[in-house]
Amino acid sequence: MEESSRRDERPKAESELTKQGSQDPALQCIPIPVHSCVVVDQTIILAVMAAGLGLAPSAALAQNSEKARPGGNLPIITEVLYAVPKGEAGDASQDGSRHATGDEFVEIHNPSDTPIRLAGWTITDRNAPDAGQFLFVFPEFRLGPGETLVLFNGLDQTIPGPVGTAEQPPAKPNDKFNNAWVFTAGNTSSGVGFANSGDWVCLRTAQGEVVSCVIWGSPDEKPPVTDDRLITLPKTSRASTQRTLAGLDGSFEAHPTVAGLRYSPGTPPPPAAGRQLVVESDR
Ligand SMILES: [Ca+2]
Ligand SMILES: [Ca+2]
Repeated sequence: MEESSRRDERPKAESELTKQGSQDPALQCIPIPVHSCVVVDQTIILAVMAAGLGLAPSAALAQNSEKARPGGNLPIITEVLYAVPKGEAGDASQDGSRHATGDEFVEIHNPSDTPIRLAGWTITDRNAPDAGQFLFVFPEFRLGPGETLVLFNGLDQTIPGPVGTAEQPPAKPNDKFNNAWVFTAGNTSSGVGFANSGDWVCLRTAQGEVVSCVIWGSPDEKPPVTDDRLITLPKTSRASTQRTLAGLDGSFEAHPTVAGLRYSPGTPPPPAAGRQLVVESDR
Protein backbone atom coordinates (compact mmCIF):
# COMPACT_ATOMS: atom_id res chain seq x y z
CA MET A 1 0.00 0.00 0.00
CA GLU A 2 1.24 3.47 -0.85
CA GLU A 3 2.10 5.75 2.04
CA SER A 4 -0.34 8.38 0.77
CA SER A 5 -3.33 6.04 0.80
CA ARG A 6 -2.40 4.72 4.22
CA ARG A 7 -2.41 8.28 5.55
CA ASP A 8 -5.86 8.81 4.08
CA GLU A 9 -7.24 5.98 6.18
CA ARG A 10 -6.24 7.56 9.46
CA PRO A 11 -8.99 8.97 11.63
CA LYS A 12 -9.75 12.65 11.06
CA ALA A 13 -8.74 13.53 14.58
CA GLU A 14 -5.29 12.17 13.94
CA SER A 15 -4.89 14.26 10.80
CA GLU A 16 -5.78 17.31 12.81
CA LEU A 17 -3.27 16.42 15.50
CA THR A 18 -0.58 15.80 12.91
CA LYS A 19 -1.13 19.23 11.45
CA GLN A 20 -0.97 20.86 14.83
CA GLY A 21 1.90 18.81 16.26
CA SER A 22 5.18 17.30 15.21
CA GLN A 23 5.76 16.28 11.60
CA ASP A 24 7.99 13.41 12.79
CA PRO A 25 5.90 10.22 12.17
CA ALA A 26 7.42 8.60 15.26
CA LEU A 27 5.99 11.35 17.45
CA GLN A 28 2.51 11.55 15.97
CA CYS A 29 -0.35 11.17 18.39
CA ILE A 30 -2.85 8.44 17.57
CA PRO A 31 -6.21 8.60 19.35
CA ILE A 32 -7.37 5.29 20.84
CA PRO A 33 -11.11 4.91 21.33
CA VAL A 34 -12.24 3.57 24.67
CA HIS A 35 -15.75 2.18 24.59
CA SER A 36 -16.74 1.02 28.01
CA CYS A 37 -15.81 0.47 31.62
CA VAL A 38 -15.06 -3.19 32.13
CA VAL A 39 -12.50 -5.39 33.79
CA VAL A 40 -10.43 -6.86 31.01
CA ASP A 41 -7.18 -8.67 30.49
CA GLN A 42 -4.31 -7.85 28.19
CA THR A 43 -6.02 -9.50 25.24
CA ILE A 44 -8.85 -6.99 25.23
CA ILE A 45 -6.52 -4.07 25.82
CA LEU A 46 -4.48 -5.19 22.84
CA ALA A 47 -7.64 -5.42 20.76
CA VAL A 48 -8.67 -1.90 21.75
CA MET A 49 -5.21 -0.62 20.93
CA ALA A 50 -5.33 -2.46 17.62
CA ALA A 51 -8.58 -0.70 16.76
CA GLY A 52 -6.88 2.62 17.37
CA LEU A 53 -3.96 1.61 15.17
CA GLY A 54 -6.19 0.45 12.34
CA LEU A 55 -5.21 -3.20 12.82
CA ALA A 56 -7.60 -6.10 12.80
CA PRO A 57 -8.29 -7.27 16.39
CA SER A 58 -7.15 -10.75 15.41
CA ALA A 59 -3.67 -9.39 14.77
CA ALA A 60 -3.47 -8.27 18.36
CA LEU A 61 -4.97 -11.50 19.66
CA ALA A 62 -2.35 -13.47 17.78
CA GLN A 63 0.28 -11.65 19.81
CA ASN A 64 -1.25 -13.09 22.94
CA SER A 65 -2.21 -16.51 21.69
CA GLU A 66 -2.42 -18.15 25.11
CA LYS A 67 -5.46 -16.04 25.90
CA ALA A 68 -7.05 -16.53 22.48
CA ARG A 69 -8.23 -20.04 23.13
CA PRO A 70 -11.11 -21.68 21.33
CA GLY A 71 -14.37 -21.27 23.14
CA GLY A 72 -13.71 -17.83 24.59
CA ASN A 73 -14.50 -17.38 28.24
CA LEU A 74 -13.78 -20.56 30.16
CA PRO A 75 -13.44 -21.50 33.81
CA ILE A 76 -10.07 -22.73 35.04
CA ILE A 77 -9.00 -25.26 37.63
CA THR A 78 -7.22 -23.28 40.35
CA GLU A 79 -6.56 -25.84 43.11
CA VAL A 80 -6.60 -29.59 43.68
CA LEU A 81 -6.20 -31.40 46.99
CA TYR A 82 -5.27 -34.99 46.20
CA ALA A 83 -2.96 -35.67 49.16
CA VAL A 84 -5.01 -34.88 52.26
CA PRO A 85 -2.77 -33.86 55.19
CA LYS A 86 -2.76 -36.26 58.12
CA GLY A 87 -4.49 -35.48 61.39
CA GLU A 88 -6.67 -32.48 62.10
CA ALA A 89 -4.78 -30.46 59.50
CA GLY A 90 -6.48 -32.57 56.84
CA ASP A 91 -10.05 -31.46 57.57
CA ALA A 92 -10.42 -29.33 54.45
CA SER A 93 -14.21 -29.68 54.52
CA GLN A 94 -14.43 -28.19 58.02
CA ASP A 95 -16.76 -30.86 59.34
CA GLY A 96 -14.54 -31.73 62.29
CA SER A 97 -12.90 -34.88 60.94
CA ARG A 98 -10.18 -35.66 58.48
CA HIS A 99 -10.87 -38.20 55.78
CA ALA A 100 -8.17 -39.33 53.36
CA THR A 101 -10.67 -39.35 50.49
CA GLY A 102 -13.70 -37.35 51.60
CA ASP A 103 -11.71 -34.15 52.16
CA GLU A 104 -10.26 -34.13 48.65
CA PHE A 105 -11.45 -31.24 46.50
CA VAL A 106 -11.15 -29.41 43.20
CA GLU A 107 -11.46 -25.61 43.04
CA ILE A 108 -12.66 -23.88 39.88
CA HIS A 109 -12.60 -20.16 39.15
CA ASN A 110 -14.21 -17.97 36.51
CA PRO A 111 -11.58 -15.39 35.52
CA SER A 112 -13.73 -13.93 32.74
CA ASP A 113 -16.17 -11.03 32.66
CA THR A 114 -19.21 -13.14 31.90
CA PRO A 115 -21.20 -15.81 33.77
CA ILE A 116 -20.47 -19.37 32.70
CA ARG A 117 -23.32 -21.88 32.66
CA LEU A 118 -22.04 -25.21 33.97
CA ALA A 119 -25.17 -27.34 33.71
CA GLY A 120 -24.14 -30.77 32.44
CA TRP A 121 -20.42 -30.05 32.70
CA THR A 122 -18.39 -32.85 34.29
CA ILE A 123 -15.36 -33.40 36.45
CA THR A 124 -13.79 -36.85 36.18
CA ASP A 125 -10.59 -38.62 37.14
CA ARG A 126 -8.51 -41.27 35.34
CA ASN A 127 -10.70 -44.25 36.11
CA ALA A 128 -13.17 -45.73 33.68
CA PRO A 129 -16.87 -45.46 34.56
CA ASP A 130 -16.98 -49.15 35.53
CA ALA A 131 -13.73 -48.99 37.49
CA GLY A 132 -14.28 -46.53 40.31
CA GLN A 133 -14.39 -43.34 38.29
CA PHE A 134 -14.77 -40.05 40.11
CA LEU A 135 -17.62 -38.41 38.22
CA PHE A 136 -19.51 -35.26 39.04
CA VAL A 137 -22.11 -33.74 36.72
CA PHE A 138 -23.07 -30.17 37.51
CA PRO A 139 -26.74 -29.29 37.97
CA GLU A 140 -28.21 -26.09 36.52
CA PHE A 141 -25.75 -23.48 37.75
CA ARG A 142 -23.95 -20.35 36.60
CA LEU A 143 -20.54 -19.37 37.91
CA GLY A 144 -20.44 -15.58 37.88
CA PRO A 145 -17.54 -13.37 36.81
CA GLY A 146 -14.72 -13.64 39.32
CA GLU A 147 -16.55 -16.32 41.30
CA THR A 148 -15.10 -19.56 42.61
CA LEU A 149 -16.56 -22.98 43.34
CA VAL A 150 -15.27 -25.93 45.32
CA LEU A 151 -16.22 -29.55 44.68
CA PHE A 152 -15.49 -31.94 47.55
CA ASN A 153 -15.31 -35.70 47.19
CA GLY A 154 -17.67 -35.74 50.15
CA LEU A 155 -17.27 -39.31 51.39
CA ASP A 156 -18.43 -39.38 55.04
CA GLN A 157 -18.45 -35.59 55.20
CA THR A 158 -21.00 -33.21 56.70
CA ILE A 159 -19.84 -29.95 55.17
CA PRO A 160 -21.07 -26.79 56.97
CA GLY A 161 -23.01 -24.06 55.21
CA PRO A 162 -24.92 -24.22 51.91
CA VAL A 163 -23.71 -27.19 49.86
CA GLY A 164 -24.88 -28.19 46.41
CA THR A 165 -25.08 -31.63 44.84
CA ALA A 166 -25.40 -33.04 41.35
CA GLU A 167 -29.15 -32.62 41.74
CA GLN A 168 -29.26 -29.09 43.09
CA PRO A 169 -26.88 -26.12 43.32
CA PRO A 170 -26.16 -24.53 46.70
CA ALA A 171 -28.79 -22.01 47.79
CA LYS A 172 -26.14 -19.32 48.21
CA PRO A 173 -22.38 -18.84 48.53
CA ASN A 174 -20.77 -20.44 51.56
CA ASP A 175 -19.21 -18.06 54.06
CA LYS A 176 -17.20 -20.93 55.58
CA PHE A 177 -15.28 -21.09 52.31
CA ASN A 178 -14.62 -17.47 51.43
CA ASN A 179 -18.13 -17.15 49.97
CA ALA A 180 -17.39 -19.64 47.21
CA TRP A 181 -20.06 -21.94 45.85
CA VAL A 182 -19.56 -25.32 47.52
CA PHE A 183 -20.59 -28.67 46.06
CA THR A 184 -20.16 -32.25 47.18
CA ALA A 185 -19.86 -35.21 44.86
CA GLY A 186 -21.40 -37.22 47.69
CA ASN A 187 -19.25 -40.25 47.03
CA THR A 188 -20.07 -43.35 49.03
CA SER A 189 -17.03 -45.52 48.27
CA SER A 190 -13.45 -45.08 49.45
CA GLY A 191 -12.46 -46.53 46.09
CA VAL A 192 -13.59 -43.34 44.37
CA GLY A 193 -11.05 -40.57 44.75
CA PHE A 194 -7.77 -39.13 43.58
CA ALA A 195 -4.69 -41.37 43.78
CA ASN A 196 -1.80 -39.66 45.56
CA SER A 197 0.71 -41.56 43.43
CA GLY A 198 -0.69 -40.43 40.10
CA ASP A 199 -4.01 -39.44 38.61
CA TRP A 200 -5.60 -36.80 36.44
CA VAL A 201 -8.70 -34.64 36.67
CA CYS A 202 -10.54 -33.18 33.69
CA LEU A 203 -13.21 -30.53 33.34
CA ARG A 204 -15.48 -31.03 30.32
CA THR A 205 -18.40 -29.16 28.85
CA ALA A 206 -21.87 -30.66 28.67
CA GLN A 207 -20.98 -31.73 25.13
CA GLY A 208 -17.93 -33.61 26.41
CA GLU A 209 -15.35 -31.17 25.08
CA VAL A 210 -12.28 -31.10 27.31
CA VAL A 211 -11.78 -27.63 28.77
CA SER A 212 -8.86 -28.33 31.06
CA CYS A 213 -7.05 -31.27 32.65
CA VAL A 214 -4.48 -31.49 35.41
CA ILE A 215 -2.21 -34.51 35.89
CA TRP A 216 0.27 -35.61 38.53
CA GLY A 217 2.51 -38.63 38.92
CA SER A 218 2.44 -41.27 36.19
CA PRO A 219 -1.01 -42.82 35.98
CA ASP A 220 -1.36 -45.78 33.62
CA GLU A 221 -4.51 -44.32 32.10
CA LYS A 222 -3.75 -41.69 29.48
CA PRO A 223 -5.49 -38.30 29.76
CA PRO A 224 -7.87 -37.38 26.91
CA VAL A 225 -5.73 -34.45 25.74
CA THR A 226 -2.00 -33.82 25.49
CA ASP A 227 -2.03 -30.24 24.23
CA ASP A 228 -1.85 -27.11 26.35
CA ARG A 229 -5.11 -28.00 28.02
CA LEU A 230 -3.15 -30.58 30.03
CA ILE A 231 -1.26 -29.10 32.97
CA THR A 232 1.20 -31.08 35.05
CA LEU A 233 0.92 -30.54 38.79
CA PRO A 234 3.84 -30.83 41.16
CA LYS A 235 3.87 -33.94 43.32
CA THR A 236 2.92 -32.98 46.82
CA SER A 237 2.44 -34.84 50.04
CA ARG A 238 0.12 -33.34 52.60
CA ALA A 239 -0.69 -30.14 50.72
CA SER A 240 -2.83 -29.07 47.82
CA THR A 241 -1.49 -27.74 44.55
CA GLN A 242 -2.76 -24.37 43.38
CA ARG A 243 -2.23 -21.92 40.56
CA THR A 244 0.11 -19.07 41.32
CA LEU A 245 -2.28 -16.70 39.51
CA ALA A 246 -6.00 -16.91 38.76
CA GLY A 247 -5.49 -16.97 35.01
CA LEU A 248 -4.16 -19.15 32.26
CA ASP A 249 -0.69 -17.73 32.76
CA GLY A 250 -0.51 -19.09 36.29
CA SER A 251 1.51 -22.26 36.89
CA PHE A 252 0.84 -24.68 39.74
CA GLU A 253 2.78 -24.91 42.98
CA ALA A 254 2.50 -26.76 46.27
CA HIS A 255 0.18 -24.68 48.42
CA PRO A 256 2.18 -22.68 50.95
CA THR A 257 1.18 -22.72 54.59
CA VAL A 258 -1.40 -19.98 55.18
CA ALA A 259 -2.87 -19.59 58.66
CA GLY A 260 -1.55 -23.04 59.48
CA LEU A 261 -3.25 -24.69 56.50
CA ARG A 262 -1.81 -26.00 53.25
CA TYR A 263 -4.93 -25.57 51.16
CA SER A 264 -7.54 -22.86 50.64
CA PRO A 265 -10.81 -24.19 49.20
CA GLY A 266 -12.84 -21.22 47.99
CA THR A 267 -10.01 -18.69 47.97
CA PRO A 268 -8.68 -18.24 44.43
CA PRO A 269 -5.11 -17.18 43.70
CA PRO A 270 -4.41 -13.50 42.99
CA PRO A 271 -5.69 -12.15 39.65
CA ALA A 272 -3.54 -12.87 36.64
CA ALA A 273 -0.94 -10.31 35.65
CA GLY A 274 -2.19 -7.66 33.25
CA ARG A 275 -5.77 -7.89 34.43
CA GLN A 276 -6.86 -4.37 35.19
CA LEU A 277 -9.66 -1.88 35.08
CA VAL A 278 -10.09 0.17 31.92
CA VAL A 279 -11.82 3.40 32.83
CA GLU A 280 -14.20 4.77 30.22
CA SER A 281 -13.61 8.26 28.95
CA ASP A 282 -16.54 8.90 26.63
CA ARG A 283 -19.64 8.57 28.83
CA1 LIG B 1 -13.55 -33.40 56.72
CA1 LIG C 1 -7.69 -21.94 46.80
